[in-house]
Amino acid sequence: MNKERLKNLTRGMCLLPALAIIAPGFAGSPAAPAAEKTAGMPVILDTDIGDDIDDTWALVMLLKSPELDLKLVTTTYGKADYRAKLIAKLLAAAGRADIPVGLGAGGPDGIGGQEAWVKDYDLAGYAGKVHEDGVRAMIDVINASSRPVTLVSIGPSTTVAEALRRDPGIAAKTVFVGMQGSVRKGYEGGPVCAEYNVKSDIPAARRALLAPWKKMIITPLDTCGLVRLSGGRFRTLRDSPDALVRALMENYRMWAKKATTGEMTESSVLFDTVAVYLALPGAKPLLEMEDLSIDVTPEGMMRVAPAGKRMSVATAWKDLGEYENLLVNKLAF
Ligand SMILES: [Ca+2]
Repeated sequence: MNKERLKNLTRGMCLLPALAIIAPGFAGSPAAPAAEKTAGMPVILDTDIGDDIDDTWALVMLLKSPELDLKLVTTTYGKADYRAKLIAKLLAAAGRADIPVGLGAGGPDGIGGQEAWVKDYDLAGYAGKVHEDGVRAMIDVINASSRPVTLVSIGPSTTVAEALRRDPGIAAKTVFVGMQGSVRKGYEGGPVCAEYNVKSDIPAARRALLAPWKKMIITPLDTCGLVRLSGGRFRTLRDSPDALVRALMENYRMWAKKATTGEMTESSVLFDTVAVYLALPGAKPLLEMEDLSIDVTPEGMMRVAPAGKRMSVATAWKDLGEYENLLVNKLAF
C-alpha cells in the first residue's frame, strides 16, 4: 500500500489512535453551467485535491453552483504540481479555463490516487492562467476584489497560513468557510478527535482558524463527516451522461481502484462538499448552526472556550437526506 493510499484510509481513524499507530495497514475499508461571472459571489477554493477524493466532488459541486463566482483555485499541503494538474484538467473539462489555478505552499512534489488521470496532462497546455506563486495570487485576488471574497478551505491550512503570514490584512476582507476540525463528534459520529486537515499542519491550522476573518463558518466532522451517497442517489450520478460528472466518476473509479464505474455502489464520505454548501448564499435550513468560540490546541484539538475565535459552526444536521438530495440535484444537472 503506498503512502497516499494509507493516508486516505487512515483519515477516518483518529477514533482508533492506538491502532493507527501500531497497525498502519489496518484499513476497512455537458460542460458546467456557462459562466455567469457577474452575478456570483467571489470565491477562492483552497484544496488538497488528489489525496482524499471528496475535494474532487467539492470542486465539481462548486463549478455547478452559478451562485458562486470562482476566481481562483489554489493547492495546499504540498504536491502542488499534481494537484494543479487535477484542477486544471477538471476546469478544462467544465469549459472553465477562464479560472486561474495557483500552486500553493508545501512544495511541488508528490502524487496520489488520481495520478493516472493526469499522468499525461501537461499543465503548460492549460488555456487559463497558472500562477506559480499561488499564495501571491490568493492575496492579490482578495485585495483586488471590490466585495469580500469567500475563501473555501477544504484542506490543511498550509497555503492559507502562508498568505496570512505575508499579508495579515487579507483576513478582514475575507469570509472564511472551512471543512475543518471536530467539535463534539469525530469521524462517523464517533468521539471528538484531531481532524485530518487540522492535525496535518497544526501550526498552520492555528494561524488560519484563529485569524480575524471578516466572518467565519465551518463544518467540522460533526456534520461533514456524515455525508455519503448510496442507493439511487449515488446511481443517478454514477450513470449520469454529464461530461463533468463522468470525469468525477472516472477519478473516483481510479482512486477507489475499481475496474469499472459499474462496480461502485456508494460514495466515500463527502466531507468537503458541505463547505461548498455553506459558501452558498442564503439561509442553511438543513443544518443546525451555532455561534461558538473555538480554540485550537497545540495537539490539533478544537475546544469550545470563551477566549477562542468566534465562528459559526455547523454542529448537527436537521435534514441530512435533503442535503444529499440537494447535492445530487446540483451535480447531476
Ligand atoms: Ca480536502
